[in-house]
Formats: sequence, structure tokens, C-alpha cells
Amino acid sequence: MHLDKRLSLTLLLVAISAGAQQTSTQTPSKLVFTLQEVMIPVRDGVHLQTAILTPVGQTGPLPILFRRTPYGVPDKPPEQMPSSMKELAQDGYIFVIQNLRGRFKSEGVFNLSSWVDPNDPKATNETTDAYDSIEWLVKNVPNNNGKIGMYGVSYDGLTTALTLLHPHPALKAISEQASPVDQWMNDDDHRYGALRESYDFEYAVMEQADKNKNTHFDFEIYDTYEWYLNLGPLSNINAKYLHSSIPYWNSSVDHPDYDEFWKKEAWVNQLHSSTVPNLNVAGFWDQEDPWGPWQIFRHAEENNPQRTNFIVAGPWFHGEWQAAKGDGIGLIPFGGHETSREFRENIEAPFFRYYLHDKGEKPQWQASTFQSGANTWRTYAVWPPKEAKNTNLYLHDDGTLSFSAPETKSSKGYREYVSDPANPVPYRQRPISPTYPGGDWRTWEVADQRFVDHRPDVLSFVSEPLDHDIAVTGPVAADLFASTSGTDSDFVVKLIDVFPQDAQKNAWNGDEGPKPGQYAQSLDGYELPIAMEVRRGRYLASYEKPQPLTPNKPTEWNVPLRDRDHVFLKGHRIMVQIQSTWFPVIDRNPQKFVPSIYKATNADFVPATQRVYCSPELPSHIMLSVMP
Ligand code: PG9
Repeated sequence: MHLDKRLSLTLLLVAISAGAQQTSTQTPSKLVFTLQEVMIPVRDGVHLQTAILTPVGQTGPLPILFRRTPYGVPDKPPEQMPSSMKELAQDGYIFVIQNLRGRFKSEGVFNLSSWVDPNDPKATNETTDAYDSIEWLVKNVPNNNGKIGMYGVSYDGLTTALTLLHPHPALKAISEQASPVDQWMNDDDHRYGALRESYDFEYAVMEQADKNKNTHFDFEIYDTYEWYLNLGPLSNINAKYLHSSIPYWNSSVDHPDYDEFWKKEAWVNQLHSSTVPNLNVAGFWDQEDPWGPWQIFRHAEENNPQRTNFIVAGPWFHGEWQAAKGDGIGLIPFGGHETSREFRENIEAPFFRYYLHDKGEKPQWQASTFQSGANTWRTYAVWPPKEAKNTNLYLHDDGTLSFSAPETKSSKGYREYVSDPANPVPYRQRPISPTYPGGDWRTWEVADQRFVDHRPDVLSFVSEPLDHDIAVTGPVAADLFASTSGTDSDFVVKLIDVFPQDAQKNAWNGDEGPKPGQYAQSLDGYELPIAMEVRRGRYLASYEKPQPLTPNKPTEWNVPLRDRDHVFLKGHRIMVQIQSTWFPVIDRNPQKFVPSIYKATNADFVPATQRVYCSPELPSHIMLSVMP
């Protein structure tokens, strides 16, 4: 296997935040930091490679902002202030970035695990490595004021959040941003047990093929849809390519169900209080870790008398809040707001200023969102807001969608399609470039769904144009009544905002999407996904013990669609799409029950007839939280 060395765009964002790369076009100014590299010892004698960025001209003691990453630390100071750090740096911090054990020059073994054994005082993990490093930093970094903050996106968010399980007393505030918490239940690797095939495989290779670099799997062809389809059953990944050499991929293969391995990984279940002030950050269109921050927020809320547990959510792809401006996503503009800069300036920097510099005010809200559709910042005293009312949106067998339940018994009462694993629905427009370093991976969750709405294996239900704005604020879920002629199956539900045919005026030329000149597309009739998720039938009754479905028997499928804050504007229509494949981001369900899909053979993959019921007795619907 030939492995590619290019730096992923996603990682580039993280690197920019560390100051390792500078892409700004501003004139270079004199150095803003000096860099010192140290090897910090932790309790088992392992040394961790750590870069300390000290502001040039530091006059008095400063707090430390600490970030722990598997992606590499800078080896020289940034030539000028990275835009993602500017707002924080204005208050004065010593920035410290550390490679996790087993990555780059850090000693020890990296095993891509979040497992923390609370009963083993000798164990080392990301919680203890952070604790020991903080102990060393407060004692050894000259001119620090004894207060440490931690922050980071994604893996760096995970290492930040894991400190909550046993925080060092000097850790005064953290901002966990897009941290995963339970890799079988949701986020990067699975969705309620359905494997995120392309992500899990490509990420495991990136992190575990070579300790000294981020490796990109070298696909023989550009369109990975075709590559994964040609690959056939999942067992071919090891048989033909990895030969069992990547431990994290082997873990997925060896643990198909929600067993002890995954339950241990689900570290958030050990979290029951908020002992360190935490600003959780989530993206509504985060293509990797949209779920974890909400779980951390909710678990910490179980015991939070000091009210120091906050959540910020915006209309962002994974880590977009670190972009220079954040004035849109894909083709979708944010009404002139620079949401990323505004977040850093008005929320993140004041949060750390209050807890690490003793200046300013504690946030007066529990949740703050940038509400898409309305394109407005909002704050909420509690989340979900108490005023939001549970409101059902019903699917009808004539393809309509409305707030009234189906009434006529005489109509058919269902819609059906044939799902064929040999011709799965692509999750984004083909050709599908590799996940890494591909920049278009970042925005696939806002792609116009017209690219599939005509397929015979995609059902669309659409409302009349709305006669008033509808603000959906809080948790959303689908309650489907559905059957399959097979003995296993998936259902994917998408909640979509359909723009009117005169939406062109919104066309946008911001900085986060394709380059100017590529804006030939119009927003007229755009089908913008607001929420999308999959459920896998074998896990409907039990996550631990998969069970076959009874062919053609209508069954209730609850499909969680996470927390949202979006306004469907007057004149827009609401759409729901339903399909049974979403490839290759989700592996194909054979549609015939087998003990483990990782061991399925070609012959196990069979077409199935899927029915979605829309009758008075079996009223499939979406459950929305609607603001009055
Ligand atoms: N989403 C990536 C990840 C985080 C944690 C575990 C595995 C993957 C990331 O961007 O870091």
C-alpha cells in the first residue's frame, strides 16, 4: 500500500489554531511568540513532546492555555498571529501544545482510546497524562500565574474533556469543542451501531499507519463511492489492504455490537457533575462529532450547583468556529455575520478572561446559539428552552407533510421502495473524494439534496409553503413506523428546509466555501438538510444483542435527530426524505440478518422492499421542539 503524505484540510485548521501554519495574506510582522520544546515526564516515566509558545515581550505572570493533540505540535513559532488565536492572545496567555503519548516524538504507545479506569491508581491514560503535565507546567514554566485553561477541537476537544474525570486543581476552565464521547453510539465511527465505513477506515489508517505522520490511504481511483462498492464486504478491508495491521480498525471488526469494549470507551458515562467551568462547543452541521458536546453538557448538568456548564452551538462544520470569519457554510450565507470571529471575540475570549484573568463577567446564559434561517445570535437561560412545545409533523401517503395526523382509513396508508445494496444511495454527490485531505468532506451535510430526491429508492414528503416562520429550538427526533421484506435493514431520515424558487438573492460570496467564480449555483429551490441520521434495524430491540427483524412487520423506529436551532422561514417548505442506504459514509446493511456484518459475504447482500407507514394507526412523524 502506498500512503500519501498530504496534510488534510481539516487538520490544517487545527494546525492553524496551533500556529503551526499561517495562511493569512497579511504582511508578515515580527514574531509574536518564542517557542521552546520540552519533553514533559509523566507518572510512568514516559516523556511527552511539548511546545511552549511564550508571548514576545511578556511583562508579568500569565495563565497557560494548554492543548493536547495527536496531530503534531509546531516546531517553530508562527510568523504572525494566527487569526484563530488573535482574540484569545489579546488577553495574554502562554500557549502550550503537547503531542499525545505515542505520537510524533512523544514516547509510549498511542492506542486511540478514551478508556479511563477509575479504579486503577497505576493506569495511565489521557486524563492522567493531562494531570501530570499540568503539574509540571505550573511548576516549571517561568512567569505563569498558576492558572491553566484547556481547549481544543475534536481529538483535542476529547483530551480537554477527559480532564473532567480527574481535574488538576490548577485547571480553572476548559472549552471542550466537538469532542466525541461514545464511538459506537454516535460521532466519528458509528451511528447507533451503524458503521461509518469510509470515516472509520480512513481515520484509523491516518492515525495508526505511521507514528510519525498523518497518513492518507492511497485510493487507486478518485471516486471512493466506486472504490467502496468494488471493495464489497467489509472483510475485504483486512483481507485485501490492511492485513490486520491497524489496531483501531481491528477493534471495530472484533466488536460489532455494544459490548464491554465500547461501554468502557464511552467515558462520558463516568461524568456526573461539572467541577471545572466548561464551555462546550458544537456545530449543527459537524460532519464528525456533532453529538458529543451535547452529551457532555447534559451529563455535567446532573450536578452543577455553581452553574458553570455552558454550551455554544452554531451552524458550523467540524471546527469551523476556528475559521477566520465563518460567514457561511457551503453555499449558505449567515446574513452578513462573521460567526466564527464573533464566537471567539464575544464568547470564547470573555469566558477564559473571566476564569483565568479574573476580569469581566460570568456568562449569564446556559446556552448560546447562532440560529440558522433567522441568522441571529440567541441566548437561553436553560436548554432546551422551557417555552418550546413538542409538535408533531406527520408524513402522508400522498407524499405531503403536515401538522395534522393522517385521518382517512381508505387510503393506502404507506409508501414503499426497493432498497438495493448493489446500488446504494450516495451520501453526497459523486465523485466522492477521499475523506482526508478532501476539503469538500467538510460541507457535505449542507449539500442540496436534489441530487437524490428523484431516485426511486428515496421517498420525499413535502409541506405546503409555510405561512409563518417556524423556529425549531431543542431536540428533534423521528418516530417512523416502517417495515422491510428483509430480516435486517437501515432507515435514514433527513429533515430538509426547501428554499423558495426566488431565493437567488441570498447567493453568497463568503470565505468558507468554494472560491469566487464557483458561485454559478443558485439557492432557488435549494434543499438544505437541517438534521439527518440513520438507525440500524438489528439494534432496535437491543444494542448489545442484535436481533433479526420480522419480514414485512411494521415496527416503530425512533431516530434521534439531535438538538437544533433553525428557523424555517415563511414561504419555505419543509421536506422529509427517507432512504435505506447512505453510502459509503454508512456501510451497506446486507438486509439479511447475519451474526456480524463484518463477516458478511457477497451473497448475504440482498434487495428488500421497504414500507413507510402513514396511516391513522401507524402515523410516522417528526417530533419538533417549536418556539411559540
Ligand atoms: N473527528 C476526529 C476524531 C476525534 C476523536 C477520535 C477520533 C477521531 C478529529 O477530527 O480529531
